[in-house]
Amino acid sequence: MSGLPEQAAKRRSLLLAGALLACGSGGAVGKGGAGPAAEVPPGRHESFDLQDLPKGAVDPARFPKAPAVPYRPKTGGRAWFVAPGGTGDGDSLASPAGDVRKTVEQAGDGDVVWLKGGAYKVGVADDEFALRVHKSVVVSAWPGQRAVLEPLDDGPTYGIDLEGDGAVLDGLELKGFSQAGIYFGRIKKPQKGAVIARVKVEGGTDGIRSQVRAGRGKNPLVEGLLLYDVQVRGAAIGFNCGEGPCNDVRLERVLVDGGEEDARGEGHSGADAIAFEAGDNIAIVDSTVRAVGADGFDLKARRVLLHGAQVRGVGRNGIKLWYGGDLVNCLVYGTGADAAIVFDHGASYRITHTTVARHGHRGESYSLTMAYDHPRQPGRLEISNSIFWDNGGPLWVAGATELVITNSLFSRSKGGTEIVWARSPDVTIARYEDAQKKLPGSRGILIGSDPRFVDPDQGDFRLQPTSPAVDRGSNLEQLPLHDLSGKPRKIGERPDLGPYELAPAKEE
Ligand SMILES: [Ca+2]
Repeated sequence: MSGLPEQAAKRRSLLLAGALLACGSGGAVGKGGAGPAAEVPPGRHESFDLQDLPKGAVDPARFPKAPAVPYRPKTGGRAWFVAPGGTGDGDSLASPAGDVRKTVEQAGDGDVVWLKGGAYKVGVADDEFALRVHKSVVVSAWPGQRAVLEPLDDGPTYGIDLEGDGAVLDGLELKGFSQAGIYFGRIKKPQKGAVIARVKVEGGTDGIRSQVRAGRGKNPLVEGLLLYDVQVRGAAIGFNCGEGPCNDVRLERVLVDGGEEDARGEGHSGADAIAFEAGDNIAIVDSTVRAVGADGFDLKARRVLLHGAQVRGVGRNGIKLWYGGDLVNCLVYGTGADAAIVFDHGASYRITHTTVARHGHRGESYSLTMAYDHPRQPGRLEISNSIFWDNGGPLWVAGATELVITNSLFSRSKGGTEIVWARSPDVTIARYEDAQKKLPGSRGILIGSDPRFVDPDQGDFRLQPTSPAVDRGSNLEQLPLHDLSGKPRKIGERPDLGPYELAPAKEE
């Protein structure tokens, strides 16, 4: 194992040598026309490391695949080079252009536009968008560098209009755009296969959102979109498919940080962190929202998977699903409003290896509601290997819902009742004996035990070795491959409850 860093260094130096070689030969035949296409800037080309998703709610085959790195122009395409202050024609590494907008406009389908690290003022006076990416092009910072795009003085208030099929944005930072960072999707014909990777958006009203359709339309704006390692900070809206529908969207390692010091305070009218107004086949993986004034995840979409989603302090609901979906390895704490988790319509929902804690400290409210506004709609709610702890009230489940709970822990709900299943009469679970007697088909339920988190006051919901939740989970048919921190999902005899698996001290 100790040889790994050396090997990596060796690989890197070989890569560097190869890239320099390519640079040299590209320059030599540049006049011939075909040369520059082979040029790739030297440095570390970061690959995409997408999680394997558990089978179930979504169809992974329909999400865009991670593009191959290093980026190379497609057949017939070419590479362009831009650097801050560049005065060249952009044909080669040695002769970079200086104008990002002009270069992207010149680029054709299949081209790669490389931006050397540094800050760029982008835009023209008569366009609200700094940059329009309407073709199938890659716009990428040089490997290992960051390209910061800021609005040209008195120019655009929107950053990038991303409409190209298969277009890729990588390694960009958008700062100072007062309206929005990135608009994606296409109104006339769905945008397919766009990728936003390693991008940061700071400030503005909207971070990353879909095009706004005038009036209602039914055709999707998006069929295939991948966000990977993306951060939106200090914007009122994080990621929003406002009108939709947006189909086949995968968000992985996305962070939305609203920067609200106390997101649970009164008076926030803030918008949702990650929201879909309509869509189908949505996976949100290893993604976190925190310190926003409104909802964490609000997904009016069908076929939804939240895998490793974290909500750390939001003003309203933590996770709101409207038409079914799965929560796996999720952590939700410090939420406000009527419930931490809202499952709106009667449909099929599953919660696995999830912890919901410290919801609603300003008063009584539910830790979860299932079909509260549609109590007659039939549905199914399965909760397994999960923890509900120290919330402002019980789970409330509509009577028409089929409720199955396995190997989960409920404790410290305000008022003492942990679960209300609104049959006639109500089934209320407040003690261990209630769970045994009143929930036929359910098993392994712990009531009232202290889950012994490491440091919940500091947001650390890992388990202490003495926790009753350790090795208490059920060996489900489809366990996730990893826990929330990337460890194996099952260590020891059985998986643990909640999103984190405890590793023996010697393996830490
Ligand atoms: Ca275990």
